[in-house]
Amino acid sequence: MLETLLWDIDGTVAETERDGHRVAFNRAFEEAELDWHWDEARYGELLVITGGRERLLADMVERPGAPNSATDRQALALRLHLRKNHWYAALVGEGRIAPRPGVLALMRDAAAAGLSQAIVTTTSRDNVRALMSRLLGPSWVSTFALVLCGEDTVRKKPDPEIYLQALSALGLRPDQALAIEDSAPGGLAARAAAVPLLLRPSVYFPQATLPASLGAWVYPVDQDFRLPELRRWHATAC
Ligand code: XBP
Ligand code: MG
Repeated sequence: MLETLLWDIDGTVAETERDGHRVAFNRAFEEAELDWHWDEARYGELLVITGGRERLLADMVERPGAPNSATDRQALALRLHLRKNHWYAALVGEGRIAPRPGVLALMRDAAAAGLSQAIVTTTSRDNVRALMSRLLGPSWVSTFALVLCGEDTVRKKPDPEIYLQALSALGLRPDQALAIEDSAPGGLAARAAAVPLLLRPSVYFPQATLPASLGAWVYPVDQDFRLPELRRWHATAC
């Protein structure tokens, strides 16, 4: 039986990547007087690397003008990533990141129906705090039984570590949960932990990029979620 919704953040709760993290990275580059810019297409390619700092390091390997030594690249990535997160919070604060259709309504419906909910994301805790307090208000954290972020794992998605950690902390079997994700890396992480999976494609992860082998329920991009429908699908998937 469905007991818990496990929410991804980036791309699932909101289109944070194209209009949030990407724009914030570019502001951080500019502020550091680096002649670097990630356009929408390049950022999409880089999303195969999960984790903003890791993404930056992967890009630096090929980027002329990036520091030569690995230690210097690490230090620069750390500095730029912190500034990126600062600018991301500023963009969120300006109201530039809207929730995706039906997300807040499903969070409310699930809470009213007595389901527990958790956040299971690769993004940094500061980014989750900025976005969710904007979308749900200052007591946002009370909506969730658990909030797991990028800092909480050694290996980021598509590794299942964060899902296994969530199941263990919540004392759940995988078939008592439903993961809500938008991307192949997120979906792979959930399925490797045997958690049933709803995938709603996002700007950077259209349906064609989502492997059918995941056995996910691919949800229409703009359709509101309906809790009874989610429960029915979950029951058939388990
Ligand atoms: C999200 C990510 C994150 C964000 C940026 O993946 O990969 O790195 O792009 O966040 P998912 P940070 O939606 O699968 O959790 O810069 O804080 O890492
Ligand atoms: Mg995602």
